[in-house]
Amino acid sequence: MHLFLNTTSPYARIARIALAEKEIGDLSADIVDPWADAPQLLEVNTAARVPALVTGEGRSLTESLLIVMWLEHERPEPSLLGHDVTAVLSLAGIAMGVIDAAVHTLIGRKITDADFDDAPVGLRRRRSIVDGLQRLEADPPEYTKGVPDLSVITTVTALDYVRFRFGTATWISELPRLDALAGLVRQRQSFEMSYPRA
Ligand SMILES: N[C@@H](CCC(=O)N[C@@H](CS)C(=O)NCC(=O)O)C(=O)O
Repeated sequence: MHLFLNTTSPYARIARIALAEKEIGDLSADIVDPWADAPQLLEVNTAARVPALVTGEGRSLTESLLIVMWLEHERPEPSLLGHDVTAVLSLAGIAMGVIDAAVHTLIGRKITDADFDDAPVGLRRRRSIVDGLQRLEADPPEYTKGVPDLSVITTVTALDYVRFRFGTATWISELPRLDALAGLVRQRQSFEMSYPRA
């Protein structure tokens, strides 16, 4: 299998963590800049986005959560859906909302020279980040040890990405329970090797 990724994308990170936690060994990877329209990325993803996974049969899979879905089908154990699948997917949906809003803010800055962050749409995206993180802080995914489920993977990915992109922005409130959750999984190889790096 072959994965196209970059080292900052939270979507690529979700796929990387899922592949690592499923212990998919036969995997090569290319780091690409999706904004540079690399022909090999366009070949496997017409949307020119990472992640894109080429299976052993040569099929390309795109969209982080579709890749996770496919992995669950191909390699059901260990499951990333946890014991309470509904709760896991509900929390993962909130985390994906944070990730989408954060990425969209970065894209908004590319689209306009004007101050995207303080424009009405930018403020909507910021509200999604703030409210989503607060909702997760109030009811964080459960984790003690072992393979993390999708709610943990997406929540920690969202938290790390927001801190990576927005640093100590004053609008990010204290998130002690999410920080504690991130501390529990950060030593896992899957999380450590995929931590966002510029
Ligand atoms: N919904 C997609 C989003 C993927 C995505 O937007 N990836 C970004 C990197 S964070 C990208 O490649 N952007 C390039 C572009 O939008 O042209 C997923 O879940 O995989």
